[in-house]
Amino acid sequence: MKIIEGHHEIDVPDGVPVWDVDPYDVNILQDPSDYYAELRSKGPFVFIPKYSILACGRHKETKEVFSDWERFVSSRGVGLQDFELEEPWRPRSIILEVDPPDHAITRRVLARALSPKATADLKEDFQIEADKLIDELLEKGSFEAVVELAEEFPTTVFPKAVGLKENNSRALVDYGAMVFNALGPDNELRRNAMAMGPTTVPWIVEQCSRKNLKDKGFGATIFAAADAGEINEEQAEKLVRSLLSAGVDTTVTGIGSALWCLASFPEQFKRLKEDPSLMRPAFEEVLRFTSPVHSFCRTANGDTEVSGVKIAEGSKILCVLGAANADETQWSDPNKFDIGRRPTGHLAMGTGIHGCVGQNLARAEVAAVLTSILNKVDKIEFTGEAVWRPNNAIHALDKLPLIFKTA
Ligand code: OVM
Repeated sequence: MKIIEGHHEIDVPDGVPVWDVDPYDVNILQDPSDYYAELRSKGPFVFIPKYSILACGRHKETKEVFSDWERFVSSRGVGLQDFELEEPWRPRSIILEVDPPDHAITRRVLARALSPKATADLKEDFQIEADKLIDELLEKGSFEAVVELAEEFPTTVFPKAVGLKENNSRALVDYGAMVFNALGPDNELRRNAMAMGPTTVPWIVEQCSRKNLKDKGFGATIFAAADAGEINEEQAEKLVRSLLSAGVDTTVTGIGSALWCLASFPEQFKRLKEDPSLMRPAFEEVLRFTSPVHSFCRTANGDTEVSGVKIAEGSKILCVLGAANADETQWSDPNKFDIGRRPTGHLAMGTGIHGCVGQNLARAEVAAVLTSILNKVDKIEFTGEAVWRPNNAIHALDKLPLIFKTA
């Protein structure tokens, strides 16, 4: 049997169209909407020969594959590589890259650390930080919103919330880029990200140990679970690593994309200012409309069938969340950004047992930034062209030149 990108080569299942596309092509990663539409139009699944994978982008199948952890496991990796065949680049995540029953134990600990109560306690602090930052940017005039706001805010409040004694924003952002690019093929994006390993990984690993964490914060809650015998010390360190892996790039992207949406659709910003109670649905719409995590894989752990398509054991399935979130059978006028639509059922934060465990925190961060903007800013305008940054799993902005104006 041939191995391709770390997984078994598979046969084209009966009735599945072959599509000679590279989902990791830089042009697609930067501007994916045509690819999303074509993927959905071809059927429930396509076969992509370049990587010998199946891909799905209709809401129905993407949701089914993503949530059925018994048939479509995460323990064989959520990128192209099959961990049953090849060792991953880092010791595997004990929450993301694991199945029940092991998953339940670590999930319970992280869910506790990131509970609605734990994140609500941070609200005041987040608001103070957001107000300070937005005041500075108003004063400044034109600014580059990726670095000066979307990265600045999470890399200020998140390490504090975890309880890191030392902060290194660069390492946090770079490690996120490594973790997410690692899910793709051995392309230039992945290789460039991996080249940051020597300057990034040792610092990250070091911050995960008990001695480098304060006695308050998400880290402390995780180590308390170790003290209680729920997990061991090494597992606690790994769960802190999960926070640092998944907590930065994602929220940076969420904030950046929210700003991009509000700058791109001024009438929607106006509507939000007039009715701040729309803030939460507005952010859900940002998630649906921009899909910060554009795709994750699952692996068929046995021969199975979805929507009449026979799927063989070992098949890697690229679940294109961004495509599912624009499925016209699920939402009317999906390519319209509409903060009033209340897009329940979007897959931007996944679904099922692996659904984003940090989502309360992510929403709290965005709420602080948006609240501040709604209170202080009357107009958000571009001062240059927005540029998207290709990444094998994340759809994020690279450059976002903006100006905040008051009336
Ligand atoms: C982890 C993790 C969790 C969610 C996403 C992610 C690929 C990593 O546990 O390390 O990014």
